Amino acid sequence: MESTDQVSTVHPNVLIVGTGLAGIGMAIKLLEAGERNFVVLEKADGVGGVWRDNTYPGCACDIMSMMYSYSFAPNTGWSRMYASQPEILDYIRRVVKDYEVEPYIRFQSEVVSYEFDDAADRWVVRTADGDEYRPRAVVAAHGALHKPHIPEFKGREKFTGPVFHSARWDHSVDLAGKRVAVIGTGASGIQLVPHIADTAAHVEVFQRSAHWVLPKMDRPVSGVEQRLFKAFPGVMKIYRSAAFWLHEAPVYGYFHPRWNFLLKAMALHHLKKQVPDPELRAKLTPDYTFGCKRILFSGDFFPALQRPDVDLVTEGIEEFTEAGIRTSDGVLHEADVIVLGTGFATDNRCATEHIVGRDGLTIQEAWRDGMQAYLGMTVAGFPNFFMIMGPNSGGSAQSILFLIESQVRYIVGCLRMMNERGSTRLEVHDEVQRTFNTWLHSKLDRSVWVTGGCHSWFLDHTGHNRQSWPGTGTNYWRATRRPEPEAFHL
Ligand code: N01
Repeated sequence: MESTDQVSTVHPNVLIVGTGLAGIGMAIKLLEAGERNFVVLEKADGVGGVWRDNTYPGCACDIMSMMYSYSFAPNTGWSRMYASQPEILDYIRRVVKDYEVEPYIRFQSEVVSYEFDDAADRWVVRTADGDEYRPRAVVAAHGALHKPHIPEFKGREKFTGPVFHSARWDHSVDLAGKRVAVIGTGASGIQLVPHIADTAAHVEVFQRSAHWVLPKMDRPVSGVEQRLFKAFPGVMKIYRSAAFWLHEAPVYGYFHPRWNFLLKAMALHHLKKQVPDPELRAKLTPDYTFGCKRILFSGDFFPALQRPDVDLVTEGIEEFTEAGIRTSDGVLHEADVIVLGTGFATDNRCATEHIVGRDGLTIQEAWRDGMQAYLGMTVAGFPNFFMIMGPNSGGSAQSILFLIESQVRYIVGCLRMMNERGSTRLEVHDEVQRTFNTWLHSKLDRSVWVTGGCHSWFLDHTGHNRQSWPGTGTNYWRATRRPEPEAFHL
């Protein structure tokens, strides 16, 4: 560390916020680039990000495990084709140890404000504990899905039993013998329902809209495969590349009717095969275009709904009462516990934070017309401030690890460019950002996410998609291969 002058002000070259896969990946690549003067701040007391926070029963990845490791730290030991949350968390912890990142992390350090010091070309970053950091550059790697969305249900306070969100699972509540109401059938809801159905006395699943579900080709990775991966790294690479192309494929469905038709046919076939009852099937058939919401992968959700101790409720939620949930048809669904699988507040990636850039510009002012950035990483008016998984750089079907690595490489390139030119300030040209976003939204506005007749967390209140990259992972990798000096004030 460069200096610790008075009080507790620290002057690192780079300050990373968050120790999820993005923050850890960034730290490793800084170390590889020879940078030692950096700090990683983490609000919690452990690494892992969403994989630390989401501990609901059945929590697993719906991206193939072969694609769910850093390319530079392959995991030959995945036990399944789709890894479970504990296994992914173990992997992250192991990588932190192997790459000796821990000494750079300060746990229980929640950032409360970022302000750019125009005179010094440094950020002033303060934490809830009153610590102050003055880094040259900030990398905000705190992800998009970490603040639970808790809907304002009428009568919420009347319900006397436990209510908790899927990402804040209350493990002190024993579900054995209980009547459990689960609200939400997104990626989290459909993973947890089959698991709690095994324990609870009765589960009622409240579905507001049906989701398109494709089969999840999960199976254990055999001992022979694991031994092959260890002995011949090339075999692991073949698996990884197959998984990569499988994840690229659905992206074409967002733009090409022919692909869309094929994938939709697969989803309908999956539903028909798993749900023989036409009445239940009708309730589970989405009324919007395939791909409009994030496509889900599951082999056990539809079977779980057909258990005698599980019911699907499709009437809208009217209110919570002392005894449970009343729906719009007047029926009271009695429950002992309510689980909210209601997703995350996604408009707030950085938008609700105290971030003040050059000339006193706040992020809220900069994003008055909606979140936008250049390549999802930098915003005009906010020099030396980088985001990982910022606006329009996620949400595709590709593994987030692939996109994160593309961004980390790009950010390291920007920092290197600054060093090489002896520059203390790097800021994207306003015009470059505007042209990029015009191009981006001209594509997105024609995509299924916007035209598909649904409202998903990809869209903001203006109806624009502020989350997704409008192409494949390969397209993004190409676009971010190296930073172009002409895009920036340097
Ligand atoms: O959240 P969601 P999630 N009344 O927003 C319903 C990632 N993830 O936590 O569809 C009634 O998808 C809402 O209904 P509707 C992944 O990126 C990844 O499941 O809006 N219902 C919906 O059914 C994913 O996309 C993995 O009509 C209400 C559900 O709640 C993202 O996290 C695993 C409601 C919310 O679904 C979010 O997934 C898990 C209300 N007021 C999650 N408000 C992997 O495996 C909301 N709903 C990598």
